Amino acid sequence: MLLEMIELRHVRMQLQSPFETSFGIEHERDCLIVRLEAEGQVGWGECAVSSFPGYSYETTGTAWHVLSEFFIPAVLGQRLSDVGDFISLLAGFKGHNMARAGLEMALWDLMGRVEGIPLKQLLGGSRQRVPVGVSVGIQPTTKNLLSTIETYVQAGYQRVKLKIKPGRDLEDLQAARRAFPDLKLQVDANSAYSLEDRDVFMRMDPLGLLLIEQPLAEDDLIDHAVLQKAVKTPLCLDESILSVRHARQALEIGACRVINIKSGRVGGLAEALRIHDLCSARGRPVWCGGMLETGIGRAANLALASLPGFTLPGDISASDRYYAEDIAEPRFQLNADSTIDVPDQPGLGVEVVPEALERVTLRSERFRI
Ligand code: NPQ
Ligand code: MG
Repeated sequence: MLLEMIELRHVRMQLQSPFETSFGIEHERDCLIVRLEAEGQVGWGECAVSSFPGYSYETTGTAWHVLSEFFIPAVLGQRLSDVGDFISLLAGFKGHNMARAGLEMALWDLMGRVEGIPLKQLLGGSRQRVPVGVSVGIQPTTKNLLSTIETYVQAGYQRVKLKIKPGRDLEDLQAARRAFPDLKLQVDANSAYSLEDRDVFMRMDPLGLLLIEQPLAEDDLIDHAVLQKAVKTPLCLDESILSVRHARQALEIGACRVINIKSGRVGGLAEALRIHDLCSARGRPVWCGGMLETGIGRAANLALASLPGFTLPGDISASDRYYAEDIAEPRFQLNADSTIDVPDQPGLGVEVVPEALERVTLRSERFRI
């Protein structure tokens, strides 16, 4: 199909509550929304970037630059028969995975709509609903943390991920475990520690965590392998894994036993599938991470998490976990069994609400042939 028009939008969504991680506090969520037009159909995508380079070097600014100067000119006016063609057209450009993945997502959506097939089916997913959990930011006090967890448990979440940072780790975790003895708990350090902190992680072993996510630097597989030997709890890598090659190398040296898959971080759903397949072949569990997505990216995450290798609950919460108002419909609701339904309509299976999108748009630009 001939890609006739590509629109970029920088949007800013108000978060229900501030989200604190080891790299900072976010009060609002900035990202880029991509709209593709071809064959009389529209496809939507979301670049999982943010306003601040704390999780990754990519921001709304870098993604806008790379998309408008390089990625969009490379694909606009081209005839693509599949996602493989898209990947080939961008193969000469290094990095900027979130920018790349947002454009690729719009193409997946478009292809699904043209063919009348849900994204889940295009990806090879099977489940109709997927197990999910909630990611809880660092709270002002331990008492706040316990009441926040309680609120989510009451809402039906059966798995809770706690963000940690040096000085806000073991005590919080021990208190959480005491208050919720049977809850599925895991932690995410967003690379805030070094190997000198190994005692902190060894002392987590008695807490029965599902996993410890990204304790050390993103470019340091070697020390993760050393740490994994020192702790019984499975380590899970997030920021470190930018490609299927990284995933293979991490598993081969024992840097982790679990991988968090985010399509944005790895440059698209196609690469996410490769990581899923690699891990399945090696008997390693994967789960779908989250980037505080709007309804667009959330729909893509649900489709991805419907694949059989996604055996741990995803960071795919209900829409109201993050946003009182979203840009796409229908909103995602949590089922009583801590699952969310995977969309079954063509493409992403959600409809963007033009007025809602307009209200959150800070800047937009259209690129034509
Ligand atoms: C993670 N997400 O797994 C990420 C990190 C993260 C749901 O814990 C703005 C943009 C704020 C991206 C906060 C979850 C963010 C962000 C956290 C990503 O590491
Ligand atoms: Mg993470």
